[in-house]
Amino acid sequence: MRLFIALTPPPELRERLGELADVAHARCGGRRMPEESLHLTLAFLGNVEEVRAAELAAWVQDLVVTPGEWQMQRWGSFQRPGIVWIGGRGRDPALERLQGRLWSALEPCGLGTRPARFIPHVTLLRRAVTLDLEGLPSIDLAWSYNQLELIESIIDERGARYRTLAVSQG
Ligand code: 2AM
Repeated sequence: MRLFIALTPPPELRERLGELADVAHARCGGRRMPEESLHLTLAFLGNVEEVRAAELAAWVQDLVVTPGEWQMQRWGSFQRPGIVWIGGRGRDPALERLQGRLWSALEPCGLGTRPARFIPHVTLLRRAVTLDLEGLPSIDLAWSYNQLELIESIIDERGARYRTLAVSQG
């Protein structure tokens, strides 16, 4: 099972992010992320056996996340595979602590590999035709969080669908 751990936006923010995805899509083309799939990945685990996924789900259910607020103020892109995202202007110590805490537990268990860099972002488009972000509206959004989710990514001919397997304490 292809798994990752992520924050998922509250409904109002999800809607606002969806609107921004529409604006970005009109400007840059590509594939717009469905609103229900929008998230901020804290840890991408890759393929995990079912038995281990069940252990992981139990662990996630017992986690208590320190509440925080993440500020999103800028557009960004990743060249490959044409990702357009929104994220913070600078580093976010609280998110870095949360991400670090996850990897300190996951890595010794052989669950995925801590990435060299952590760039918190919400992917809005994939395979964008242009990554020229000039002219996109300015952003000033706040994301209040107190929970994270273990999510399965199911890939089929239509792309990726996500299924929540476990939610932390809230
Ligand atoms: P992305 O949005 O920047 O592509 C499910 O695929 C989630 O895990 C997405 O948020 C995706 O980030 C992230 N992801 C997929 N493959 C990854 C990898 N090899 N390393 C880090 N994150 C990855």
